[in-house]
Amino acid sequence: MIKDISALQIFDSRGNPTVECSIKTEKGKFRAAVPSGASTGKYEAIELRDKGKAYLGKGVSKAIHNINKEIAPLLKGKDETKQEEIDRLMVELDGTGNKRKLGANAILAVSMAVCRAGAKAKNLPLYDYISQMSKRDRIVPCPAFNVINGGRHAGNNLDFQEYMMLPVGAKNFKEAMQIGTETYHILKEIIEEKYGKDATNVGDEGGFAPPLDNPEEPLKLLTKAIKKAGYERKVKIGLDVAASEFFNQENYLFQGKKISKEELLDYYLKIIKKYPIFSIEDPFEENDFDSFALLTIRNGAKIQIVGDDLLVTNPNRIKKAIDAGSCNALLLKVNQIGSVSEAIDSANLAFNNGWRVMVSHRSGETEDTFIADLAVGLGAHEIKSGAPCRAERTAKYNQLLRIEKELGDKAVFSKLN
Ligand code: 2PG
Ligand code: MG
Repeated sequence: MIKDISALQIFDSRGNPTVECSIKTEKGKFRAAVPSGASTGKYEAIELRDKGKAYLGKGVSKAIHNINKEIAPLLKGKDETKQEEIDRLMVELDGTGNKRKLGANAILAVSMAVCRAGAKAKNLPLYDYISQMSKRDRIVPCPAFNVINGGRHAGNNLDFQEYMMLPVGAKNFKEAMQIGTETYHILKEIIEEKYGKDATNVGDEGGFAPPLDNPEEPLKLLTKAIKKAGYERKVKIGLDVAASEFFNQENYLFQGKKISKEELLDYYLKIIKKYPIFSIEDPFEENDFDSFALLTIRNGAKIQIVGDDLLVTNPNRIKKAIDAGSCNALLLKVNQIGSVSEAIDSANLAFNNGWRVMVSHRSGETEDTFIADLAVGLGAHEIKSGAPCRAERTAKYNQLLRIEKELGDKAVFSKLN
C-alpha cells in the first residue's frame, strides 16, 4: 500500500531543475527522476516549468507542488501493484489530454516510482515486473551509441543531431559495450589527428562535437573508426536527423541553403548507398507523415525508419503513421507520453504492427536507470542512451550489463541482423 508520496527538485545533466518522486510503502522507499529533452516534439505531453525568474524560468516547483498537494492525497492508500489504475487516476485528475495541468514531469515521476514499488511488492526485478505488464518476453536490447553530436545538442554547425553506431553483430550486450567503447576511443584519436584537440570536446549526450558543417564528414569519420577498430562486419550506423529543428515553414535550412523535402529525400538515398546506414530517425519534420512514408517505401525493407518527434510515443500518432506507412520503428520516450502504462501501450501498438521499438533517453538526463529495465521488460530491439561516456549515459548501459549478468543463460540479446 502507498503510505506516502513526496517530490524534490533535483538537477539534470545540463544543470536544469527536474522532478524526483519518492514513494513509501511497507516494503521501503522507491525513487524515480524524470529526464528532459532539448529538441522537444511539438506534440509531446507538457513538461511543467515555473517560467518565473528563478532558474531562468526552468524551475519545477509547480510540478513538485502538484505531486505533494494533488497527486499524493489521491494515491495514498492505493495498491502500488495497480499501475494502470494509478496512471489512469492521475490522467483523469489532470483532465487535459496532454498533462499540461499537473505536468507530465509530475505524473511520470510518480508513475515510475510506483512501478518500482510495485516490482518490490511482487518481489520481482523491475525488468521482470515490466515484462509481466507488457506481456512480452525479455530481450536485452542492442545499444545505439550516439558518438557524434550536432543540432541542438552541440555547439557546432552540424544540421543532423546524432550519429550513432549500433553493434548489430555483437553476440551479447557485453560484447556490444566492448565494440562501442573501443570504437569510441579510436574515433576520438581520428578526430584529434584531423581537427586537433579542441574537436574532441563532447556534447550533451557524450558524443564528440567537432566543428564541422558538412553532414557527410561524420559518416566518413565513423566509417573510418569502425574499420580501424576491426568491426566493419559488426557495426552499422544510425542517424537521428531531428529534421524539425532545421525546418522552416516549407523548406529545410540545410548546410546554409534552403532545400525542399524532395531534395532532402534524394540526399538520404545518396548517403544510404554510400555508407553502412541501418537506421534513420526523424528524416523529415514532425507533421510530414507522407515524406516519411516515401522514404520508408523506397527503403523500408533495408533501412529502419524511426519516428520520434513524428510519433511522440502517442498511440494516436502511432496509429496515423501505421495507416500512412510512415515508419517501421517507434522511438519510445516515457516522458513524451508521461506515464509507464501509456508507454507500454504505445510499445505494444508498435510491436503488434510489426515495427521495431527503440527505447530512448533524453538529452537532459539523470542518474535514474529506469529505461534500461524498461527496454528489457518491453522486449525492445534497441536502446539509445548516448555515447558510452558521461555517467548519466553509462548508468543505463551499466544497468544493462548487470541485467544481462543476472539473467545468465536466460539472457537473449536482440537480433537485428
Ligand atoms: C532525440 C533526443 C534524445 P532530445 O531527439 O531523440 O537523443 O533528444 O531529448 O533533446 O529530444
Ligand atoms: Mg530524436
